[in-house]
Amino acid sequence: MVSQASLNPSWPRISVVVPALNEARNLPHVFSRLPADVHEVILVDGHSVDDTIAVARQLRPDVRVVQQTRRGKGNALACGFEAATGDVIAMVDADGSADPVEIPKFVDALLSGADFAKGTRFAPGGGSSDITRLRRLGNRALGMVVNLCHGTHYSDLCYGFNVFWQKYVPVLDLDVTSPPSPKGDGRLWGDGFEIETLIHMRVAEEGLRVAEVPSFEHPRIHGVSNLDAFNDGLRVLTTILVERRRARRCHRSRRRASGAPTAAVAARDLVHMETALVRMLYVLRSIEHGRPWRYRARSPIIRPRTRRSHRRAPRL
Ligand SMILES: Nc1nc2c(ncn2[C@@H]2O[C@H](COP(=O)(O)OP(=O)(O)OP(=O)(O)O)[C@@H](O)[C@H]2O)c(=O)[nH]1
Ligand SMILES: [Mg+2]
Repeated sequence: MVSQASLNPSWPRISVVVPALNEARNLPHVFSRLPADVHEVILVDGHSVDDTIAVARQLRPDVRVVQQTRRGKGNALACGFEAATGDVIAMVDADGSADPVEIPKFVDALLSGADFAKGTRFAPGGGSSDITRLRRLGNRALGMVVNLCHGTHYSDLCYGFNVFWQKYVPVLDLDVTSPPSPKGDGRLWGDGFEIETLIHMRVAEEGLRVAEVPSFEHPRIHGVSNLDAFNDGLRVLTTILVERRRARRCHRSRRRASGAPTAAVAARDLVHMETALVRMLYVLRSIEHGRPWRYRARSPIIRPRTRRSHRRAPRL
């Protein structure tokens, strides 16, 4: 395989961060697809109970194994970013769904001036043979909300294949040191599958230049997904609201620091966001009840649930 670095002297050192939870059977495929000249491969283990670490070390004796500090994919990625020493970081799932052969395409986007190369399955040249109808719908609805709030044009909010300059890790402001939450399953906000949304919102908030790169998502090869479309979708929704508040706080403190008067939040922004949320909740509620999910373009009416539905939940 011809190394990109030998063809292009400005080719950056690439740290590949691979979050892995019981992925021993998928690692041989994923590692075999890595470009020849990556600077380092960081496997962030989620306390796997299979041979994930042993297989990784056998396949690549130079692999760096990092143990995550809490639970969840988001925390794993944060720990991997913290450990990375390359010029750029590539986020690559360990289940075979992201193809590391695509990494140079993302790096080209960075070398052409982007700060953050964001994978998208929904641009010409991209695609997915994995995503379900519900996930596609939820992803689109959540993406619309983020685009409305931030003036972004993201075509794929919840896709995990992204590559960015390592110098922007501080911009993401991810917490790797706090202890697990005493409540629930120990995950803090950002520790779960909402991580991609959180990253994209913070990147937009900081005004980084984002280039969308078409990418193809394959089905996981072995094992089962750790994602729960409904619960993780709700976590994403909550993250959008929490991040929105965080962005407003940052704006206010920046204005205060620059001496400008602190204006009230633009009412139009709020109205937009609330309308989008109401529409999305209506769609999700209709899906949960197995009804057609058409909604009215204006004034969607949402009545409180009066009795529990006894229908079987659809397969998500
Ligand atoms: N270290 C670590 N990795 C995780 C954790 N949860 C998921 N992962 C990894 O994150 C990647 C994506 O997780 P998946 O379970 O495939 O979820 P997904 O790709 O969003 O969903 P599917 O499209 O259904 O595969 C995989 O490489 C997982 O092994 C975790 O808690 N810790
Ligand atoms: Mg997957």
